[in-house]
Amino acid sequence: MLRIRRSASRTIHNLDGIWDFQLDAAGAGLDDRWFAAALADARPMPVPSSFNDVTVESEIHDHVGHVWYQRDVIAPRLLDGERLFVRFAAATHAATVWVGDVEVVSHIGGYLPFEADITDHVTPGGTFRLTAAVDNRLSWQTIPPGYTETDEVGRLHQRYFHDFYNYAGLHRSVDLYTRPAVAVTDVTITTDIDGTAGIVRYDVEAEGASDVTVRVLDADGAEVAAGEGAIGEVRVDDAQLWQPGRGYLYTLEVTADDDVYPQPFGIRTVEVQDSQFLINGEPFYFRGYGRHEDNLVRGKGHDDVMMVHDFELMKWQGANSFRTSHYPYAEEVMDYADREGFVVIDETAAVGMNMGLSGGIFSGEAHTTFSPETINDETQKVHEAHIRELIARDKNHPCVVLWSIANEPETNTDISREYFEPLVAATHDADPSRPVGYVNVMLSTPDKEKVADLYDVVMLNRYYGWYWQNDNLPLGEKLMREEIDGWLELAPGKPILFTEYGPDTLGGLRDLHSRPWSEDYQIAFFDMYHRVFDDYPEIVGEQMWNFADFQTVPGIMRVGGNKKGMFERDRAPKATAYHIRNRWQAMREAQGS
Ligand code: GCB
Repeated sequence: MLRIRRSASRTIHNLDGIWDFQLDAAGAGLDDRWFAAALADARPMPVPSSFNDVTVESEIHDHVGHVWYQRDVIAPRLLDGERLFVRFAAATHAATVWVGDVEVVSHIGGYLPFEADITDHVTPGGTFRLTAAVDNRLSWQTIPPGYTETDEVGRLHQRYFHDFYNYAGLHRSVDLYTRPAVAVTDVTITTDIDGTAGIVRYDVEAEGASDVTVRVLDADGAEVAAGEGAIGEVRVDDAQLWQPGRGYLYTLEVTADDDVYPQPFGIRTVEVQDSQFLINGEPFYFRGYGRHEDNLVRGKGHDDVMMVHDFELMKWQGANSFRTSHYPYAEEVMDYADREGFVVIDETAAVGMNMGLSGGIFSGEAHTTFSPETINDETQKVHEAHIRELIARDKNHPCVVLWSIANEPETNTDISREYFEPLVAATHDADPSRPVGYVNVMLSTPDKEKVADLYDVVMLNRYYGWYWQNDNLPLGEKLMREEIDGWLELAPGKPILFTEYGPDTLGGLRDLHSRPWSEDYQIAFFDMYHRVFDDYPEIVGEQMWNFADFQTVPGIMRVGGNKKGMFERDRAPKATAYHIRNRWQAMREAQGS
């Protein structure tokens, strides 16, 4: 889905702010048609934000089921034939939207946008009631999966298999936008490099348009190439490449009859070759983190202030990349990564698909990962649709160099291969231009792994020295080296990226003996991993876990959240932040980006 953008033919009316909000504790809102009138017992709720931490009530914080958002909106006057859309950049995890009494759109999947043409349901210049019922429940057929259960004292619980807290609500902006009836509805841009020139291929969808033209504008707005027709190729001489650390952006200005749509893009190539990850033909080494959209009070609500601050911290450290662990991030984040020259591994919301990690006395009931009653064919269809929606949203971002279609799924069984094989094919089908990977869990070491050959890269989350060999880094190092040797044998020629590694660390806790949980142990832990990485040319990336501490599901595994951050949750640096900065800034000097 295209990002909304202003142009000569398009206007945007942002609807962020304080909305009316009501909990649907009895689950009666749909039957009682709450959308048909003002919410009876509404209270204020900011959009965008997770609703969970904004109020002081546990009933709201812990709610499982529907919550309702509502506000009055003035419909703009429209020029002849113009269409009016409402667009939700995300509603976690599912939503139905009404304009007045009319249902206009439903969407499942908490981290991707959806929209509806509402022209025929509003009076230009008039006021209408906009209502959204948002459902935070996860099931075996959602991505990510989960299930609900009622305990013996009648409390409803949402169970899920990932550690980050199930924040929910309207996490990103809500907008109205206008555009002509005949309009650009999709643009796909791929690029290549030929000597000093950039080759730009484009494919425009604009149903009913009699005339489609494109202009390539440089960063100063000067035209550097032009083309005609909905599908074509243009050449940009003396092209400025999009490079890590230097996010040079061009704009493809598409005109389809009366509609003008500006699509930013970068000229760059991505390839995997001989155990190396090449950007513009040059080996690239990933320095950075797995992250979360997670902040005090707002939860997963997008916030430009926190976004820019996080990028400032990442740059200060010398990072050049991150993974959108474990779901698609806000469109603002992807735009910002483009312009700041950050390299992004773009991940789906397929996290917690590994029952080998749940169960046992500490983690609750045991389940089978793939079965007709749990993750099944229907889930696979939902997963594929989610991959295709993500690619449709993010395909034109030069920052995205690799799709990660799942985090730590079960991959040590034959049935897991049956589940993933078609999904890898679907990813290549939706985007033939980028490599595809998945993030491997420590339970699927090379001797057990069943799917590695399907993918272009090896991405490893490893916790030697933390969940395994805790407080024994020398043994962890020995076993990790043995495992890496196993990967080199199993997946020759594939670059290896470490996409997670790190110990929980309580900010401020120092320990002369570098014991677990101390800042000293975190430093010793990273030193061990980095010593190993530096010995293997096939290892092309270090993305530690996590950029910052983050909120988690309550339970005995965590004290006040996951503490593996290099920064605390309020972004105060731990001692490691300075230590890693020294390493990364030196690497940046040596590698030039
Ligand atoms: C993992 C998961 C990540 C967790 C992390 C941890 O392997 O991918 O979501 O937060 O471990 O800290 O346990």
